[in-house]
Amino acid sequence: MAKKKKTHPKAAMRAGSNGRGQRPPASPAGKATPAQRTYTILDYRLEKLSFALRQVRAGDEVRYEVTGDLSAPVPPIRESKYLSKQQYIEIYRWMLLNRKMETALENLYKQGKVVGGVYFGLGQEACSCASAYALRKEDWLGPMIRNQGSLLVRGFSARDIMMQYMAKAGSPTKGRDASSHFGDIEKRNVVAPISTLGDLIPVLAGVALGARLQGRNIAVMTYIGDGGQSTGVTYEGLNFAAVQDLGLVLFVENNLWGYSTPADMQFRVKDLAERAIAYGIPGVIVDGTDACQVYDAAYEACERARRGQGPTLIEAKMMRMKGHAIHDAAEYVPRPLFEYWKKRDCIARFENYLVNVKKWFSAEENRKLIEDVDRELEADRDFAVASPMPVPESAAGGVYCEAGCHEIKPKYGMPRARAGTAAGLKRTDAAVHLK
Ligand SMILES: Cc1ncc(C[n+]2csc(CCOP(=O)(O)OP(=O)(O)O)c2C)c(N)n1
Ligand SMILES: [Mg+2]
Repeated sequence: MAKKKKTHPKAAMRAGSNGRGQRPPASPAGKATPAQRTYTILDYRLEKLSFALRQVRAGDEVRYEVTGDLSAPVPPIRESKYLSKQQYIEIYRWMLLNRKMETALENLYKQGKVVGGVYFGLGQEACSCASAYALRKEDWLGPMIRNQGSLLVRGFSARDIMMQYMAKAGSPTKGRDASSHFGDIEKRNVVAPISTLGDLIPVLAGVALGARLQGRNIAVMTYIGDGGQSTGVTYEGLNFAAVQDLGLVLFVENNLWGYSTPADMQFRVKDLAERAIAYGIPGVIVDGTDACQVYDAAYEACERARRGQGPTLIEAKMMRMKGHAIHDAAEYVPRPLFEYWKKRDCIARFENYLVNVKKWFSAEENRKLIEDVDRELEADRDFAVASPMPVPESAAGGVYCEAGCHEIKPKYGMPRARAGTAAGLKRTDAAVHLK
C-alpha cells in the first residue's frame, strides 16, 4: 500500500518562516508605541514578493513547495537617479556579455574542455554588473564565484575567465586553479574570491582600513549569499567595518537558495537587510533583477563609503536560475518558482526598457550591439580554446617564495599614524610596521 503523504510537524511549523505573517502587530493602529523603537530600511523595490517556500517531508523524501501568489504582474524597471543614457547602455552590454560568456562556458564544459566545474550567475547579471559599475578605479572589489559579471566590469576579459576555467597556461593563475579564484591587486584592485563563505568580508574591511591608514577613504565592495551570510565571519567582518566606519559595501545576494537549502530555512528575519539594524549601519533592499535599483543603491553606498561614513548592507532579492554549479540540475527547486523568475529576467526587462520604454536605442542598434558582443565573445573563446595548457615543469614554479613575491607595497601612500604623548599627539609617517 502506498504510504500516505504527511507533512512533518516541524515542516508545518516552518511553513511561511522568515516571520512572514507571524509577527504580532506593533500596535493596533500599526504604529510604534512609545515603548517601541522603530528603524528604517530603505526599500527600492517596485514589487514585494508574496510567496514562501515550505518543506514537505514524506518518509525519506524531502521536497519544497511554494505557497503564496506567483501570479503578480512583472514590475517595471525603476528609473535610475544617477545613470546617464550612455551608462544604461554600457551596463546592458556588460550584462549581455556576462550571460553569453556563461552560455559559452556551459558549451565548453559539455565539449570536455573545462577542467573542473562551472559556476553560473544566470539571473543575477544585473546584480553583478550594475554593482561593480558603481566602483571607481581607486576602489576595490572582492567578487564571489557567481560574480563573473563584476570581473568583466572591473576589466578582466571573457578570454581571461574562459582560459581560467580551461586551466590554460595564459590564464590569470597560469593553469593552477580551475574556476574563478583570481584577482589583481596591482591594476584592477580585485581581491580573488575566497571559497570559505564570508571570509572576503573582513579581508575587504582590511583593504578599506589599509587605505584609511594611508589617508584615504575608498569604497570596497563584496558579496555574500543568503546561505553564506549565516557564517560567523560575516558578523565579525561587518561588525568590524561598522565600528571602524570602513567603506564596505556588502551586497547580500539573496537568490533564495544556498545549495539545496531554501532561504526560508536559513533565517527567520523577513528581509536580510534587517540584519543591518543590529550592526548599526544602513540597510537597503533592492530588486536584484533591476539594474537601476542595484546601481543606485551601490552608488549611494559607495559615496557614503568615500565620505568615511562606514558600511552599507544591500540585500538584492533575485533567484539563482541554475543549480549550485553545472553538476547540479536543481531538481529540488519547485518549477513554478523558475517560471515566476523567468518572467523577471534582468536582461530581457532591461532590453525592453531601453528599446521600447525609453526608446533610447532602436531595434537595429540593439541588434548591432548584440552582434558586437557575440563577435567579441567568439574571438575570445577561439583564442582561449587554441591557447596551450601549461607545461608540466611550470607546476614547480611559484610554490616557494621567489624574490619580492611577499612584498606588499602601499597603494595609496605611506601609512599615517599618531605618535607622541597623549597631551601632544601629532601625525607622522609610520611605515615601520609594513616592513
Ligand atoms: C564556511 C563555508 N561553509 C560551507 C561552504 C560550502 N558551500 C559552498 S557554496 C555553499 C552554498 C552557498 O549558498 P549562498 O551563500 O546562498 O550562495 P549562492 O551559491 O546561492 O550564490 C556552501 C554551503 C563553504 N564554501 N564555506
Ligand atoms: Mg544563495
